[in-house]
Amino acid sequence: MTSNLEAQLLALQQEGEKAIAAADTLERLEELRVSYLGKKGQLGALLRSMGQMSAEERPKIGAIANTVKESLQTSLDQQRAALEAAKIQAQLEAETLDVTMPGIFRPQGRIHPLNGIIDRALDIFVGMGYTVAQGSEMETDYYNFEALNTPPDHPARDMQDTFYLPDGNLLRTHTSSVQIRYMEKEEPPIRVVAPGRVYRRDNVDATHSAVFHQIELLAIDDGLTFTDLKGTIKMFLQAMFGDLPIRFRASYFPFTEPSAEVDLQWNGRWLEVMGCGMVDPNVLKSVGYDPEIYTGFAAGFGVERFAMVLHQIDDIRRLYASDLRFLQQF
Ligand code: 2U9
Repeated sequence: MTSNLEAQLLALQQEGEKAIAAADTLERLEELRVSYLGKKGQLGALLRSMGQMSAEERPKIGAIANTVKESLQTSLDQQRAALEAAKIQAQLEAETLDVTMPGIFRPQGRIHPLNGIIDRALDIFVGMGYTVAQGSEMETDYYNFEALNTPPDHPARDMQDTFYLPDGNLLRTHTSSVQIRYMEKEEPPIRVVAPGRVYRRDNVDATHSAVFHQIELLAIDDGLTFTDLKGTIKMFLQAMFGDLPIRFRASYFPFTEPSAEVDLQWNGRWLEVMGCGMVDPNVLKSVGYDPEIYTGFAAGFGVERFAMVLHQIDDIRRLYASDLRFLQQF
């Protein structure tokens, strides 16, 4: 009886340790613990049969049962520690960041040369206290021509011929219409700069485009003179191109009187870069300002022209072709 139970206990220990060593998950290990050492487990079942044992046998079997229990418990603890360590190791390996792996190439976007010029020019004017204003590319005849002292029979309309819509509206030939609308809403003093896309009926070649970009500035105040205009333009061109010689040449625009063209000495040659003048009294009258109180100056330039000079671009059409080989140079 005794030796039989003893043998059974030792067999249980052997079998249990083998099963525990083979357990490959923590869940399986817990199943084994319950099966061997749990309340209704195999060790308990064997010990319950100790009830029929004699008083001498009891302590001996009891001692063996304790060793079996401790031994199984130790095996369970060791296997649990091993499985937990393996689990953490697997997790670490799965989450490892291999910093020697090659990176992912993401193409870098950049500012278009035209927008680069617009950004720089607006920064300079904002620095001088100007407000940026924008408006619609589709305009009425009134805001594009009439309010700018250019009635229907005016010869300047030939040079600024544009695209007409079936309803009689047109695509603006300059951003001056933005400034007319701005003056209608605001009162002097006015300092406004209007960048935007404009249209001309033109034959496209290396230096002409039917669609291009302009920046125009306008200042209205009491007491503004041609000196203020010259100073403003000198400051602007200096900030844009550096400290180069400039000259003013008399010219004509319907909306300014007197008018001038501004040349810049660039690589030893005089280059025409801007138009400007004192705002014609008729333009002030058309927005309800009294020309006896207020005077003003205005100027305009083509953004493409500036980009071509500053970046040495030989053909205006390159600026619209969306050719990355060209654009990536900026
Ligand atoms: C108002 C009154 C007057 C804006 C001006 C120019 C002279 C000028 C051209 C330069 C090259 C256009 O881009 S370009 O083709 N512009 O020469 N623009 S004065 O005069 C104004 C503007 C608004 C109310």
